[in-house]
Amino acid sequence: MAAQYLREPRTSHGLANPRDSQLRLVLVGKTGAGKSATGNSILREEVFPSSFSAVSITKHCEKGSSTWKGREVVIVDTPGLFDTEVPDSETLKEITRCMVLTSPGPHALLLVIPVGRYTLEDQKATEKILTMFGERAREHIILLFTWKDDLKGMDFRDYLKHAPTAIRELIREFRDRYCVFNNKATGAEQENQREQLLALVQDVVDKCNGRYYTNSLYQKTEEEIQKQIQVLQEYYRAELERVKAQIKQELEEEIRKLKDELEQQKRKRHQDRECRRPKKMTPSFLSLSLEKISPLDSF
Ligand SMILES: Nc1nc2c(ncn2[C@@H]2O[C@H](COP(=O)(O)OP(=O)(O)OP(=O)(O)O)[C@@H](O)[C@H]2O)c(=O)[nH]1
Ligand SMILES: [Mg+2]
Repeated sequence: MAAQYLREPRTSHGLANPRDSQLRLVLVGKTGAGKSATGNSILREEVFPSSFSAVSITKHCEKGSSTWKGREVVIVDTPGLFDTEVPDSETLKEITRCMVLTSPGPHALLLVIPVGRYTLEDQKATEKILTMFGERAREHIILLFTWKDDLKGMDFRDYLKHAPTAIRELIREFRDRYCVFNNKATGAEQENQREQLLALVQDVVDKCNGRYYTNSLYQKTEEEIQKQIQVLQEYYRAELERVKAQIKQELEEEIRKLKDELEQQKRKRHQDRECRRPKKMTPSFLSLSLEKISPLDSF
């Protein structure tokens, strides 16, 4: 995957794209690593189903959002996409869905790893993720260790001294870009770890000069989304014109009917007035009347 970087796009009408202010994060990691639980901790609500299970709980990529310092934080939870037993065709389908949800590209990829449970399977899944996203995605990767509560108060740096070599190598490779979460935490503890992570995300964004991760697939997805938006905008514009014309026609018809009615009422009033008006005594009428009362008549 040839990775490239893009600045946030502007909309064609010149207004700032609402996605400009977003922070888009994707949770990746092996099944059961605690991706959904981490998503819920960041969102501070149970948005993604999360439970202890040998089989994958999350079946499809899902999106949730929250706000942080006036910015929209968009989180995409993924299934165990990169588990070694998941067929590549399935993975590809879900990656496409994930791309649509995080288009035009995520600012950070949170690689979720359970503390003290990093098996060979986890290691293989991690390698698959890194290969899949490509070399340049590395700048955007943050290691997110879950199950901090299992450390029973031990400092994470003390834990690292005796941690599996693979974990220590990861930390070195990602230059200490990590966060440790207790997904069972509530209140101030939950708030603090969320704050630490989002500050780290901001740090990653700053180091990348505000750029998000993208690649040719993301760009194609974004082009497709923009095309669809345009088609919808044109459809709604045409529909709006059609409804406006229909309303105008109906109103004109109504006005025409009212005018006719008023005209008829006016005509009727005029006729009524004419009928009620006393008849004028014309000379012929007078002579006729006089004739009727002529004295000769009495003879
Ligand atoms: N005690 C404790 N349990 C955790 C922690 N993080 C996750 N869990 C538990 O681990 C189990 C698996 O977590 P999920 O969030 O469902 O894991 P997932 O990576 O989303 O799993 P899939 O959706 O199957 O890929 C759940 O029972 C969580 O409650 C943590 O920090 N501490
Ligand atoms: Mg899940």
